[in-house]
Amino acid sequence: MFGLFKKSLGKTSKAMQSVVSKKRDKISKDELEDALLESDVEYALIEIILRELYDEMVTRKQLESKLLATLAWSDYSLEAYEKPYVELIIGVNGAGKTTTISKLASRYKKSANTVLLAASDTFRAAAIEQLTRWAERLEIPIVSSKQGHDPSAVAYDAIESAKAKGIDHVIIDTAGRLHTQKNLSEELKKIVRICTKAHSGAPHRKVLVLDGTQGNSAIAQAKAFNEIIGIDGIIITKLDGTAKGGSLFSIAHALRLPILFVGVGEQPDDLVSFNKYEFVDEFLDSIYESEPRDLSDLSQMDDTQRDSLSKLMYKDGFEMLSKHFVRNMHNWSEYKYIANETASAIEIVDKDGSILKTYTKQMIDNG
Ligand SMILES: Nc1nc2c(ncn2[C@@H]2O[C@H](COP(=O)(O)OP(=O)(O)O)[C@@H](O)[C@H]2O)c(=O)[nH]1
Ligand SMILES: [Mg+2]
Repeated sequence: MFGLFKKSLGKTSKAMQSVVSKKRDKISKDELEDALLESDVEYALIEIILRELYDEMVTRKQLESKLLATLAWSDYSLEAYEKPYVELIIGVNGAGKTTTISKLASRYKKSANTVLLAASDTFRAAAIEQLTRWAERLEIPIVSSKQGHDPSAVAYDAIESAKAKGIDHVIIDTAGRLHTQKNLSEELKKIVRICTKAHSGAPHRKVLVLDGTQGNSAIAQAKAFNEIIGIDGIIITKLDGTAKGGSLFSIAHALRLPILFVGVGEQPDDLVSFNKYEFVDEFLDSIYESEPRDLSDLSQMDDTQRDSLSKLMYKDGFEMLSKHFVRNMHNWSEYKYIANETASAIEIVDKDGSILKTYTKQMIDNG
């Protein structure tokens, strides 16, 4: 459950470690430049980051704040909507759209929501079959048509059907390539129009799926899609197989869009909800020593202690997200939790360092 990005950053960490021989608490700008390049952060962004760091030797905290700033658009909040919540999934062929749709569907289903899929990639018969197999495997309904039929009509029927059945989520697959680029852009625009016609506010979220193994070279492609229909968020797939994890910073920065999820494998569960703090933390773990306060005994808790802490937090309205972060369940704000100076308690702190809650070791051990 914790170390969510370990699986996706493994290769990236190795690449960075190949230029920063030993984990330290301060790293020179030259070495940082190499490490960031190795992880596929775009050079223009590396220049910006380094220019803003005034000391020759850079601490973890200093780099952390710069990296977090590149993900400033990563806070995504759901606006009020009427059921069904309609998501349009777009991206080039092979990016991982269909696989990601099945992962999203599986996630919604697990949280007791109903889902319906729309096979609007009608350009290839294989695409319809692939989505149909996923629908069968996950036991969720699908609306599809024959190859070559109007993808907008499929989207329309899917939304109508979901409305009639009171289904919570509709996820629409789309083609990544048509005979011409112009066809593709016209088709996507038409799907958006028809969705809105079928259900006011739809599509609620237009999600761009990018192949993470492409790293930075996906930026131009992403900008093109954004110009066509306007993207609300990004999902980066295949991070499990690439050393280009640092490209997430440049992609988010270049597009000024939130990264919603990260794909870390081919199975329905291989989708990680993106948390910028956790991601930056694990990214920095590759080359920096961990922060001493986080190494204290209480944050090295065993499973029983962590379970107990998680329950105590839950009672106070905080949902434990990861080994460093909680979310206020009422207003969705995220806060860090750390061991206090003497490692005798865990504190939930806000951005200004004010302590919101304290859990002593005794409270945690007593459960
Ligand atoms: N390792 C890995 N493979 C993935 C991931 N997401 C998708 N794939 C694979 O990428 C290939 C293309 O995926 P697909 O969903 O068909 O892409 P689409 O053309 O955009 O619909 C398939 O072989 C998927 O199994 C991921 O997160 N990790
Ligand atoms: Mg597909």
